[in-house]
Amino acid sequence: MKITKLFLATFAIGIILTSCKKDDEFTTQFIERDRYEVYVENLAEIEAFLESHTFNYAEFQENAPYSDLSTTPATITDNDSFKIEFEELEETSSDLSIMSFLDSPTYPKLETHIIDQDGFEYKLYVLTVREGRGDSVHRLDKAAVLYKGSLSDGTVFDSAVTINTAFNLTSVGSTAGVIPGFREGLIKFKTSEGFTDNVSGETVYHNHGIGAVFIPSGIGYFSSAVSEIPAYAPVFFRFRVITRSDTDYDLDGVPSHLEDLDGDGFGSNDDTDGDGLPNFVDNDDDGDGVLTRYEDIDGDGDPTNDDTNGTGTPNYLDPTSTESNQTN
Ligand SMILES: [Ca+2]
Ligand SMILES: [Ca+2]
Ligand SMILES: [Ca+2]
Ligand SMILES: [Ca+2]
Repeated sequence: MKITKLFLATFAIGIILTSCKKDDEFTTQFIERDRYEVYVENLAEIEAFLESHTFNYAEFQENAPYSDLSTTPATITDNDSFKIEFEELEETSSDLSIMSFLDSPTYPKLETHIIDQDGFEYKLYVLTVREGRGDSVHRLDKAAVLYKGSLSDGTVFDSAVTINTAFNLTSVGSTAGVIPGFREGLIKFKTSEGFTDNVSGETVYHNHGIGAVFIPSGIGYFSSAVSEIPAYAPVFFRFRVITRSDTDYDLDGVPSHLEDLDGDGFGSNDDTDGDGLPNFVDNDDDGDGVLTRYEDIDGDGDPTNDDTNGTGTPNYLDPTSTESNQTN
């Protein structure tokens, strides 16, 4: 198993890094390349790859897409162990290119999504082999994912083959998240529905999402050259989304994804008391001076089910309810 920090976004990149020699003899400057220019190049490289490569879709199509967990014992499909492998198309090959699955009415399906980042709109290609049947994944969640990261020349720079680590999908404060392109691809998929141990004692997950994402460097690592990833290179991830778990960044007892009150998938635009701190990082969501965790009146650890005045708005979001269960 190899899980490296590479997977995490690097944030310590200034626009201009200046270094001076001791005697100030001369100054060297590193200036980042133009984001739009890099994006145009990256998109061309990604689309050329999608046109010139195929993947092992025939293998997937030989078996049922999903396991049937309603039977006893469950009817397990080999596709629960399916891993995407890319292969360059030979001129004589009759295999379909990855690009030929663009907007396919059935799975596998290649789709594009527009991702807003740094004032640009990036096109993100997402290949869905299987959407998954477990839980939806929110941007504010942690997720355990099996993945392989590679470059357009096939170099594999990172992989996780067991799920010992769950990653924060969004950077919050000093907690690093994954690169935006990876996150935005991942949230299109659902987790596994469960697992069984096979005869050799291995854990097999069932009915998880299986896909790949093709990431322009502007929503990847951009100018940082990490390990085998050259600066400004687009990166590709093939993955299986196994589990999600809650985060609680402000430790108020409300899972972060439930602090996305309007349910639009973003936590940053939900700010009940208008104090500039979105609810998922605000430990007094309604700004009434009683911390959200003390507005859990029945003390069951869940502040969302306490509505003393019966208005339909729980106490922690209702500034007119100021009852507190704080004991010291
Ligand atoms: Ca929201
Ligand atoms: Ca909160
Ligand atoms: Ca409660
Ligand atoms: Ca309140």
